Amino acid sequence: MKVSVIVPTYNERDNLEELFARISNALKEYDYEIIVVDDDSPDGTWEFAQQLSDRYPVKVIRRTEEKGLSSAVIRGFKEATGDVFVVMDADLQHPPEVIPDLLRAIESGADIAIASRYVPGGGVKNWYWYRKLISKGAIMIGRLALPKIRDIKDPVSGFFALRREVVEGVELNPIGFKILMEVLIKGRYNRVVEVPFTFGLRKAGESKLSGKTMVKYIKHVYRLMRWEGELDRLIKFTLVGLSGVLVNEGFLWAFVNFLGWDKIFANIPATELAILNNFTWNDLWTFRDLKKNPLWRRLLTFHIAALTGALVQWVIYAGLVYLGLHYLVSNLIGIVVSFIVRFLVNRHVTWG
Ligand SMILES: Nc1nc2c(ncn2[C@@H]2O[C@H](COP(=O)(O)OP(=O)(O)OP(=O)(O)O)[C@@H](O)[C@H]2O)c(=O)[nH]1
Ligand SMILES: [Mg+2]
Repeated sequence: MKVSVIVPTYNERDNLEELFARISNALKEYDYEIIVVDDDSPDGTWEFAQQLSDRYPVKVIRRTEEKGLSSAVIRGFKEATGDVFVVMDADLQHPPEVIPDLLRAIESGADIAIASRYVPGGGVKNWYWYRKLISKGAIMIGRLALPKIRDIKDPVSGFFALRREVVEGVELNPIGFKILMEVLIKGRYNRVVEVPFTFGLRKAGESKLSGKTMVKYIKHVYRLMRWEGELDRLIKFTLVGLSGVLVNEGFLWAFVNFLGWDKIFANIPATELAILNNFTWNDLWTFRDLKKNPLWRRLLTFHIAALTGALVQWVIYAGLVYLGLHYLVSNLIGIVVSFIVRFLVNRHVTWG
């Protein structure tokens, strides 16, 4: 088994010597190559990597036309000659000593092995609580929006190994932000394993993390949702919801006008009929490919979702009104949040 270690770099000159030494020590027992994909770093990372290639099996790619982390990794995939690819940062936040753990996972049958910060035994060093919160929050959004990766604890890790077949011939989006997420959604694989590791401190050089990171991440999640068809589901779910409003209003009107029912009471059967309408359309249309649970369970959890949504809407409404927000604005916010809650419960539980 030959291993290709792909390292995207930008101004990482001062980290290279230690990085290569530790990789070569960790991979003593393997046939391996290191592929450095550098975006013409002003500090001459590419040049120094080239110099070190007389001591280590390094191949340097100096890109002058293209830029960006994901596209650098994709370029690395194209240049790699190994059977297994390892992707890692140059700044030693990804300890090379973990690579053999990843390779063992692959040897035991995993197609993708992720060095994970968020499985037992893993972690991060010296992060402020808010950086942890943002990181975990971002991951939660990704896992909720993309059910395919919902069981993966660290789908945005920059440190992972995979069999060549996982990405060979797969078209990956180079403007994608988190390459692992791109691979997990589009790659060809059966088994993913997470191996714990501690995300260390940057050894030298500067972080390329910027304020736009979160916006880019959300955009990437959105694009992957579209690719997965999850966005279509969201649109269908919305249309079904709107049809439910018509059903609800129509029956309420009919019950009061034709049957002479009490206005307060008539709202209950009208609402139930709307719920049944929504359930039917969602079952036949929005989630028609996901009918794994028996009908009675789908019906039950759909009702629980509706009830939870109503409760959430009311709590938000009451809370915001209490805080002094206009009652119509408060209600609108409540409706939007309730909608998201109902979509997620139904996507992950009713048709999960
Ligand atoms: N080729 C290439 N490499 C990049 C680019 N941006 C970042 N990198 C490399 O990708 C790796 C991760 O970037 P970092 O800046 O360390 O990002 P981070 O680890 O999330 O942030 P810190 O915790 O602050 O280090 C490093 O090896 C960088 O040199 C880029 O645009 N092109
Ligand atoms: Mg880093």
